[in-house]
Amino acid sequence: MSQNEGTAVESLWPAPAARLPGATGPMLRQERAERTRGQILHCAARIFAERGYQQTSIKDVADEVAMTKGAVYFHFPNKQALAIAVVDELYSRWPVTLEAVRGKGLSPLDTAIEMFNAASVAFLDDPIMQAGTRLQNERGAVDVELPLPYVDWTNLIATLMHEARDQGQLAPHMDPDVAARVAVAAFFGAQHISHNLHGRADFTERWREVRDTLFPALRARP
Ligand code: LUB
Repeated sequence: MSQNEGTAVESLWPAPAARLPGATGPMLRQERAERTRGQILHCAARIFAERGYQQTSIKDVADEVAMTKGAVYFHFPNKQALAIAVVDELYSRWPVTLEAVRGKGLSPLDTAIEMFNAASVAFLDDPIMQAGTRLQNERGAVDVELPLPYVDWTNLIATLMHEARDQGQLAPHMDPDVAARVAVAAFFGAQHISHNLHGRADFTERWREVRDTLFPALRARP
């Protein structure tokens, strides 16, 4: 059986903040504003993912979220701000996901696998992930500086690889930083190829192949 087959990763993805019961007036107003901002962001992500940065306008986003352009501008001054917010939103989720995965008490290497599993699900069903990926792929054509791609992920996986080495879980000849770079490159490369060839329809299978080829080579023999 392959590693971590059938574990539920969807539930590890952070849900939008739950509405606080018994909140007072001003709190409700702020919550409402945050919810509206989130709706705009979500709809913008869908449009960015479908059409790309250059082919997206604030008007498209307003139409998608069924609001006026003015309502969108109230939360985001321009398209650049929307693009940055989508990417920031994506990157802000990984530490939350890591905390949830760590809660399962798995070994470091299996925690890394679970992080990639969670990301693989997000590529298929999360507009923020799909849009963030498209925007970063197009970053040369985006007229604002986006946060650097892949760096947070590589650091996150490297931390787990260092833990794996310290616990004797990593093959002795393996450099944890190299292992992290190779794992992220293989995962993201498989995603990129699957996206361009098959609209990600075969990505779950391609990721399984990467996982079951790469991780046994990283593991110390028992
Ligand atoms: C992660 C994306 C999509 C990498 O870190 C990043 O920049 C990412 C967009 O560039 O997912 C997941 C290995």
